[in-house]
Amino acid sequence: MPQVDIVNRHLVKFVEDTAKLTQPDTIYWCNGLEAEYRSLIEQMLDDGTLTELNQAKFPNCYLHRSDPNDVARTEHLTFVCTSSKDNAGCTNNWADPDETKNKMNSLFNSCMEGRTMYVVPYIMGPESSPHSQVGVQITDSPYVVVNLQIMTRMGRIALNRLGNSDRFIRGVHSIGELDPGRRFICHFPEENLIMSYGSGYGGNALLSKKCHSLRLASVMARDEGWLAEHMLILGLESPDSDVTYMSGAFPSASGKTNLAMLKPPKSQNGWTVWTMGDDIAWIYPGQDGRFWTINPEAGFFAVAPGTTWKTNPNALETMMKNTVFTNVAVTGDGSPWWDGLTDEIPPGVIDWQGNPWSPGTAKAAHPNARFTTSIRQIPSLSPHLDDPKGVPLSAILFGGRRASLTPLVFEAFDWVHGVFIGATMAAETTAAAVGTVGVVRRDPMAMRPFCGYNIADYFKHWVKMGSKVSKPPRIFHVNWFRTNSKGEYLWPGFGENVRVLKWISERVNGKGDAVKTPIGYVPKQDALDLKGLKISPEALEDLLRVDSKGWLKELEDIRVFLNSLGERVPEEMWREFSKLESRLNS
Ligand code: OXD
Ligand code: MN
Repeated sequence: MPQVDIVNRHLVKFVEDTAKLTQPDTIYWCNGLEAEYRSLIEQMLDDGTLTELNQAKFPNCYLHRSDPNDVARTEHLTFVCTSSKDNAGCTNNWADPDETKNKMNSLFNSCMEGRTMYVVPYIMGPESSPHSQVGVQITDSPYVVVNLQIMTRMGRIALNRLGNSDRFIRGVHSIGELDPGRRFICHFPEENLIMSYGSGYGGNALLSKKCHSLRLASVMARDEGWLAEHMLILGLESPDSDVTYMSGAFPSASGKTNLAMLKPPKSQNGWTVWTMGDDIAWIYPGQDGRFWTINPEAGFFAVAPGTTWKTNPNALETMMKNTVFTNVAVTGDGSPWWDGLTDEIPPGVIDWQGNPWSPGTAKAAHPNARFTTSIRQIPSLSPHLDDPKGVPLSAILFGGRRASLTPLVFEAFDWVHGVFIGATMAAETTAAAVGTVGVVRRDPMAMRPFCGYNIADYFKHWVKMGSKVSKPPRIFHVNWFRTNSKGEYLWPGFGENVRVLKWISERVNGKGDAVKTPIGYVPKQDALDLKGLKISPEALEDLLRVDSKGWLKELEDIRVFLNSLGERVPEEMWREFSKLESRLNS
């Protein structure tokens, strides 16, 4: 059956069983070669799945317009199927594994008739890292195949790594009829299996990403003593060439990609940010008493709107070639475009649904429009992307989009306090998931939609991980989005955020002045490098202010939240709660 010499009987059986169920016309085993990519692109240009963008300006760049019903993750249709409901916990939708498999099997029954079934072997992590994992996604979407080819180490390389082993994540995916009424993304952590039907959208359909590297991997990490996190990884290099590595968890579409790709402004001459990853970090205790981290991915599937030459020049440079755009608008000359990308609106804009667009109507690009590009194209690429051991972590950042209350930056007193900060962090919702935008919701470690098990057990696991190393990273919370009474942002953000990263790197290196407040260490007014920034002393005060009354109110909300997670919330979290309450009251 396979075009390549597959000897792994476990894999052959998986493919044969899936083919028997789905009845494809053809089975194609992906090799990951350039010629294969090219031929899939040609095929999709022919059948209209892709349109060519201006090849002179954007070589090898294409546009995919998705079904308007299929533009974001669908958390309400995403399930964790464990034998005990309690093991999925209250932040996941739970469903019985046997019943769900029957339901999914009936959806998948003959769904690939007339279609090609692609077998996509991939590695998450560097080719030779002991921490990497192999997965095999079966899909009937060539769009998914090319995205996986960009975003993972895909094809022959993964088969070689797998050898005869049975240890691979099995993913079965079909776009089905793209009917939201027949759309389910189901995880079976006890079998390392993912079944996803009815969506072609990245977070639902690129099973390597959220489904494998976060939901299933988080369960493995709990069982094996590591962490699978929704985090960027960056290295901040000082003028003395010291590099401090940090990871950061921010809810979807909250500036994580911008921070991972940060280009320091001219005023910060000598400082460099190296990009290791923008979305997922696998973190392990190292022999040297520190945590080390790898980025399992090899590419970006990131939000395009909001990206401009001012906010994220590295991203724009990265996506100039070899990029698949999804649901962006197109200018009259065939360039990808989104609202705010250029000061002037270019002529002849066609919106994300393919209709002529004029300003003042709806947005031209979908707010969750995306670009898929290889991480190897980014000018700020860390030289350690393929390093089997990854990089050592000195700091972990938690961040939320909060208009008020949360200061620009503060540091936890210790590991467990940091876990409490991460566990109770909140942010305003964005367009990355279907639902209301702009509502504050608690999103622990930005993992609420991605933790594959009971979130209270996840907190326990985090607490335990701190004792696995003698030098755990220091934990910080950042908020670039605090506003004044007129609703204007107090902090310039984007490239200027390097000033906050500098303070963080000073703190982890035993420097950086701070004041002790009830919520943690906050920079002293003159501890942040503000040279060349137009920021008034009042704005700075507002940015760093800790409003005890406001925090006491916040605590009430945190109490309700922790209570809602049930009995399994570890006592350490309640202890931190009480300590914070008494610090605020004293
Ligand atoms: C993503 C998300 O696509 O978090 O990374 O939704
Ligand atoms: Mn994400």
